[in-house]
Amino acid sequence: MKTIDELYSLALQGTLLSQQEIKYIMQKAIEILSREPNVLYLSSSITIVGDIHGQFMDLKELFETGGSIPNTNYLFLGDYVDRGPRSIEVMILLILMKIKYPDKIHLLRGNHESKRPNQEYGFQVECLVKYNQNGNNVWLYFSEMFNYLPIAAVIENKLFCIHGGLSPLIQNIDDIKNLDRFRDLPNEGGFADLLWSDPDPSILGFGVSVRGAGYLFGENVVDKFLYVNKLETIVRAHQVCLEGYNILFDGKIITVWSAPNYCGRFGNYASIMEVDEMLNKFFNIFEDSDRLVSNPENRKKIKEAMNAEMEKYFQ
Ligand SMILES: [Mn+2]
Repeated sequence: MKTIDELYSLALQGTLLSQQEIKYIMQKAIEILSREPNVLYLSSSITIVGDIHGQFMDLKELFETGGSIPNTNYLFLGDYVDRGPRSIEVMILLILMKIKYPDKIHLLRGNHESKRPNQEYGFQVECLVKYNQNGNNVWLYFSEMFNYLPIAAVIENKLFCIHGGLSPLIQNIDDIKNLDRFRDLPNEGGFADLLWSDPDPSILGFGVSVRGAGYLFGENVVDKFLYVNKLETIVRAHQVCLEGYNILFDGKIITVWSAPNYCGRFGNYASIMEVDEMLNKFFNIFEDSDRLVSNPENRKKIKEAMNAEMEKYFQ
């Protein structure tokens, strides 16, 4: 068996590991993740990362942009897999970083770290294609690890970080601490809502989401949550942003999106949000590793295609 350091240098190059190696590192990761609480309390400075969705070369670009681990502290907001072509390589690299530097990288759970989306949006198929008859077992090793990822993080008692948004069933942070997270993501309930919901400036209270899970929520919901929990800002991911990030409700909600040219067709920039010791926020923008996004011809074409397909690729 190779050492963790050997596996890590292979993972950095995007080399696939064997079925047994994946089983081994997922067990190691579960040991570490099972000791983490549902809600992480983290210090700044820290760099916050949104959706990745299997875009391995763009994840490498992200570390070029934001600095390597362990020199930079990272908080990832989930959605590592599905949609893109190299979810396995993305997840292997992030998990080996977690095993090597557990205090330097924190990985929250996204709505795609769950069996049902993986069966629909590509991760399970990727495992079957790349590992043949062992593919389903490989997928199940990842699936088991997903059940241990923490749900949320609070930075310096000011920034609340979550993949999706808020829930009518979650009034305060203690409600999140009381959730049983060591399970596949349910279809409904507070746990699901936190990972599926989206803010909506056009409504008050909670509304129905076209995603079929979670809710839409308005500014008054955000105000109440921030007030009750003595927080300043909600930082979340989950929705593609053309410029890589989006600021709503006078900065009370920030969306960070880290998959450039999402699905190879959105033409969007990506960003990571760098938070310094004083909680100043800086959006470090980057594009896809193929440099398609900044090419004006491509950008025009991609944007046209995107408008047509926005609904389809909403999640
Ligand atoms: Mn998502």
